Amino acid sequence: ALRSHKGWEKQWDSPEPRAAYDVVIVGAGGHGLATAYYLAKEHGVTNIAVLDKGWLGGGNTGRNTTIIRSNYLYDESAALYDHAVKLWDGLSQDLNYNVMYSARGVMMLAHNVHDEQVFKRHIHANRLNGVDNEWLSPAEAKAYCPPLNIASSARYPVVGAALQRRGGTARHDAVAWGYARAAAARGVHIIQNCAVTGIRRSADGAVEGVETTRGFIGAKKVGVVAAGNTTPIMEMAGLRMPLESFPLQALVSEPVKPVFPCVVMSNTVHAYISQSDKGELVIGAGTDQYTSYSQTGGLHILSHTLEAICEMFPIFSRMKMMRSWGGIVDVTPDRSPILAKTPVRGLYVNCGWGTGGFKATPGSGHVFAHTIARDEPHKINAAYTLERFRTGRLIDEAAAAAVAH
Ligand code: FAD
Ligand code: PYC
Repeated sequence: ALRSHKGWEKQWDSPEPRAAYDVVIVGAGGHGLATAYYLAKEHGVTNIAVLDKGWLGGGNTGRNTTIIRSNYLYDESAALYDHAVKLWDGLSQDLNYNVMYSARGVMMLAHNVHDEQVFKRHIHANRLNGVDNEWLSPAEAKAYCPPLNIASSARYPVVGAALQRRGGTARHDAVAWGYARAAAARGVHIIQNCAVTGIRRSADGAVEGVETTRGFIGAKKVGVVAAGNTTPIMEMAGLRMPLESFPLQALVSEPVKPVFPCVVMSNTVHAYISQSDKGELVIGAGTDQYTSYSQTGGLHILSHTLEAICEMFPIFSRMKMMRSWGGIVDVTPDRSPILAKTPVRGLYVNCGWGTGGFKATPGSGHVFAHTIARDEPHKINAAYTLERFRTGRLIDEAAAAAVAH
């Protein structure tokens, strides 16, 4: 069938790298590409290269389960994640690219008293921050998502659920492609198959550029946006990061007709599920327990997740799974990201999104572009510093991360 696919318009150029740029972004995932796009669009900086060791969108951006929500606990988080949700709303129009954002609602299941107390605390905190979130009884949860098993005899009984109606999903590849096309149209160079192997610093310690598999590329400013690979890249500049990198796995089923109207997450049993527009059930697990850079993971994690899915949604017990994969997520001690300047002049870092950065892509790129262009944080990312792990001003979102670590 693919033989008939001819005459596709080129979406972006693949230029030879220049000798030097004003800004080099390391990592052509959603966050790196969004950063370049907003640097060009909002700050007039267009002499930018976005470098990737592989193909653009081939990291966690192309591997995630696309859940979007902003129901985090703390004020700093509500500001950052809701900034992103607001940008998602108009993103297809802004990029002139259909990112298939669908606010179909994200429902988080409570299975015990502890879950119920935690979710209700989040609901109250969210509402105080103007973020929608509401408590549903088991019957209301089933009305919202009919395949859900709410029988009191269920192995994982549902005692209620927290619903964010503005939450939902978007098409992950389209997000990367949309930002790439829009950034390239404003003059940004996207250079794939170009791994960064070193960060060169001048005698006074400032950044001078990056060593790559395609030679040295000079840069006044370097933004590292490399998710699970942040630690080795920052080591190239002599910085030790408060990060651990773990595999996180997901899988999809054979496609079926529309059967699942929303997103459902259960942190307690390590499973979450939605249905893509192609009809596949998109299912994800908790992280593997060991650190690794292998982009694969243990089969027992997926088996456990599928057992949980079948307990909560018995209707799916005979579905066939088509494929599974893993990504490497960069986890901070407080499960919140780092979006900041670094002690090295001209070096900026956007990382630590762990299991939950897809939802933040537009907001993250937007405030990181501001940080690089102005050499100071936007007020929304002012708290997301590296120093907080020394001073203790943490933003502890372990519960809202909603994926078992
Ligand atoms: P990436 O997309 O990983 O981009 C980083 C890029 O850096 C990569 O393309 C990589 O090739 C490149 N790179 C690395 N090293 C180098 C180097 N030396 N030189 C040049 N380039 C380099 N988040 C949610 O909000 N909702 C979800 O439902 C969700 N589900 C997930 C499910 C799974 C299975 C996984 C793995 C993650 C999930 N996440 C989710 C997390 C989310 O995917 C990430 O937080 C987010 O996509 C990170 O985007 P990024 O652009 O920072 O990183
Ligand atoms: O952050 O919502 C999330 C998420 C869901 C699955 C993985 N991460």
